[in-house]
Amino acid sequence: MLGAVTAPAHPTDPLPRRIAHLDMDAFFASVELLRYPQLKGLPVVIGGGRRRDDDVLARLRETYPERDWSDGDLSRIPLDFFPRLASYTGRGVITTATYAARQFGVGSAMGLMKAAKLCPQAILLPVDFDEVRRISRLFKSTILEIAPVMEDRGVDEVYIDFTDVPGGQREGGRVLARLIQKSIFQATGITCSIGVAPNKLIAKMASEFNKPNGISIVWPEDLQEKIWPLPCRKVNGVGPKADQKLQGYGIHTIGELAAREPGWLIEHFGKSYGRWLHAVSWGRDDRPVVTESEPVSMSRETTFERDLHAVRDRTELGAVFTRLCEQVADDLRRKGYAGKTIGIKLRYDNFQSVTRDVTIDHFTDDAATIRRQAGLCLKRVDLSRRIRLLGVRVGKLVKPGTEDGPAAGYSENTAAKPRTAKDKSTDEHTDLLFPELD
Ligand code: TTP
Ligand code: MG
Ligand code: MG
Repeated sequence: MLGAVTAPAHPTDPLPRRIAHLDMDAFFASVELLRYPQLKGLPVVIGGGRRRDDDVLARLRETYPERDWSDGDLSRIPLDFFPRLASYTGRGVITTATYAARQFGVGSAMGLMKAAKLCPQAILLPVDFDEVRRISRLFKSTILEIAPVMEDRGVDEVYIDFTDVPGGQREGGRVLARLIQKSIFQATGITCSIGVAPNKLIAKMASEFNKPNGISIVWPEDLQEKIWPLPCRKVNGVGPKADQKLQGYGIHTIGELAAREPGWLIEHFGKSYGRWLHAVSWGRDDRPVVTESEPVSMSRETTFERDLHAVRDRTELGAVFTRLCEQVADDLRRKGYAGKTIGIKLRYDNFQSVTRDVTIDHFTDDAATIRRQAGLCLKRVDLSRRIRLLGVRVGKLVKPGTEDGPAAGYSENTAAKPRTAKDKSTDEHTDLLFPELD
């Protein structure tokens, strides 16, 4: 007999929501360990540029000319052949590090030179994006064979709705989580960590509780004990700036946030963000797990290191603005979309946000057109105040040349998307619970 099963009180009652967040452990580094199993358990950091094909083999042949090296021999490479952090010079940063390396205090975003002081013996490897993408697809398809309602949240993480999956309620989701973990390991050779909770917000935090190779189950009644002691930064959507401002008011933990009146939060953080802060501190989040669907829009946004002013920081702001437009255009082209609504989003230094958009008479994926139209939108907002975040969005998307998109000349009625369609944003920090700002 397995643990508490939360059977519905009445056969027709819906089952309690159980949402899982799954995140691969030390992902880019784990991918390298598949290629070089001899590095298992050793401190390995990823960073310092892209892999060049044949580079390793060429160096091997040069160093050990007496042996006949081929692709299949990578697991035979002696440890002393691998580059060490100690010999690194440059300005690169760590992309990720194995858990063995993290014990020395090194981790994502740390400068490689600084990391070299903490753990000079760590092995330094570049990232292999092709292999990362292959494994990413593989672990996601493994999940889909078991649980069909999965939301892709990037290269190494997903949300999964356990609620109605057979066995998804057993031990609060632990049984299904274990099965998924095991299946992913069998398919890829890499471990992952899973948090199962009443919603996405809590599940995302819970997947970190027992990393690596861990499972963590959170119930609604665990809010006070497991969530409230955490720093506000653990909430996906509270960035460094918001955190700093919260700290300024003496709010360090999610519990301290929950203790504030919603009115006070709205007064200090604006209506949208203030309300959202209150909701998340009480563990509330109704966002559904959205399965793959046609995006209704694509956007890019960035939060500035320091708040910028439209006139005084004109050059810097202009450059960022252009880059965002180019990135959105790239995203559109890469995914094969074009759109006709172009918009901007601004967040001021007081956290208030505004958006403006314009619909043009043709579909575009052209950076210059997007930049021009977005520039006109920018003229329609108050630019006397300092800006902390700037975003560019292209909406009303069609996929030219596909069955559900018009072949040529584009027609607007094909832009209608299913109700489950979501906005695709490539910026992690837009994974926010608060609705699109208007
Ligand atoms: P994460 O899931 O944040 O980190 P991780 O998988 O390496 O480690 P953890 O066990 O804590 O989950 O990110 C997934 C991959 O994304 C990571 O392996 C490398 C890449 N990445 C970047 O390219 N830049 C970054 O700033 C971070 C944080 C990750
Ligand atoms: Mg990860
Ligand atoms: Mg991740």
